[in-house]
Amino acid sequence: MVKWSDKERTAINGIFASLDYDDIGPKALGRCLIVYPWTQRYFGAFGNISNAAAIMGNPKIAAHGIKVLHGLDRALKNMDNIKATYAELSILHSETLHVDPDNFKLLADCLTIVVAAKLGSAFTPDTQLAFQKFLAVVVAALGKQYH
Ligand code: HNI
Repeated sequence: MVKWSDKERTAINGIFASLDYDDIGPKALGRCLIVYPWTQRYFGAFGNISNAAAIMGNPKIAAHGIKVLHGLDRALKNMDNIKATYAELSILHSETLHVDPDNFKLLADCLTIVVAAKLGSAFTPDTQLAFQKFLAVVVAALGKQYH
């Protein structure tokens, strides 16, 4: 099981408490679709995603980005049991959505970049360490039910 120091818990909770989900969620998902265009294949039913401006202005992508961030709340509230917390969501992404699990890491990286840009100098190396550790555990848990 993953161990969290008090410092890491404080840093991770502090980041999420400071985030405006309605701003960060759309930016993170939009960036992922732009930087890694093959991730667009899962969002064919979301309307116009034909270029960067269309992606960033697409209300369905925005809504989904917010939904994904709220999905991270589940891990935040269950930090000592992230694997079990995401068992169902992992099965959904694997068996129903057929999302390649490599993409979880790509979205996590885009989220890190968007958060870093938002927090500026407050995104210290220690903060990054805690945040990326958290996302790595989430990514591993989401990939757990793939076989
Ligand atoms: Ni993901 C649906 C959370 C990564 C493609 N995803 C969800 C839902 C949550 C969620 C929550 C809603 C489930 C439900 O309706 O019960 N997704 C997360 C999280 C991550 C993630 C926490 C990683 C941090 N999802 C990804 C990635 C892709 C992805 C990387 C594709 C590149 N997800 C989807 C798609 C859906 C989805 C597609 C269904 C959308 C819809 O509404 O049809």
